[in-house]
Amino acid sequence: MADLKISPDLCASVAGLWDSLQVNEDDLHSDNFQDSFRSEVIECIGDAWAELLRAIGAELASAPYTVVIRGAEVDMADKILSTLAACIGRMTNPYRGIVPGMSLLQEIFAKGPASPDRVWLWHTDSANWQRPNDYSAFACVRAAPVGGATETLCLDTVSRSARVANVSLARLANDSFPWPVERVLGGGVVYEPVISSERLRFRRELLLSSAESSYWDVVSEFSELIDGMSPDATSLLKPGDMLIFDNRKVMHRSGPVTDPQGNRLLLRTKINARSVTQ
Ligand SMILES: O=C(O)CCC(=O)C(=O)O
Ligand SMILES: [Fe+2]
Repeated sequence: MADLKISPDLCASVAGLWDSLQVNEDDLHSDNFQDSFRSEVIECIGDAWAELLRAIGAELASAPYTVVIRGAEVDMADKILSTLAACIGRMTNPYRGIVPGMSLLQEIFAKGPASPDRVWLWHTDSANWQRPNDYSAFACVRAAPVGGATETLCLDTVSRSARVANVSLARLANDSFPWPVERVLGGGVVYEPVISSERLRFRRELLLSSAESSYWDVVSEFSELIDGMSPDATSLLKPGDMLIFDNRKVMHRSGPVTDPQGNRLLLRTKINARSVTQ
């Protein structure tokens, strides 16, 4: 996995186009707008942008399904991240119109061990949505003084390691697990395996809080296996750097961090893939 670079000129062109089109949050919530914005960006910005998108696509298509893009000006990071996201797929926000203040770009502050979101443990994003997002993308606004990388771990690596440790993943692929859907997103339960041909879906606290205790042993065994594993990629971002990973193929976690003042701040957007015909 090689880090990619975005040049100051390319950043300035993208941010300039964004400003001239007066792109705003409301517009971006429309898939049609995102599609026409994408066409406009590809047409107006030209080869350097197309080349960056091709390189990102290539990194995301093979293990560890993770790419870091360095070199954006931190003041432009929100525009560059949103533009990249709209070109890779479609930014998605199922909370729109339901939860005030939930926007396409979320501010992710460092979360401590007291947080119910156990983001320092391996997980996939949005396991409590009807259908989780396909990619997650981050831009760093402020780094922690020490540590604060985001780590990713591929399902392929977990499967290999499970064989070595003699742990069977069969139930994770064959059983349907009860995924509680967030109440504001409609509530109820979606039954789906942890490992399917479409995606890996894993958030231990959702399954361990389920009343259906027959799943607890397999979830605990899987958690123990992955907790003993090292990341496939450790991405330490500096301000302006961006990270994108395939949420269907990797788990991720917030790595060790020393940040007593809570300085670290990431912007995150969630993206769904376009269908292959688009
Ligand atoms: O802080 C990070 O590095 C990742 C955060 C995360 O995974 C989350 O908020 O879901
Ligand atoms: Fe996450």
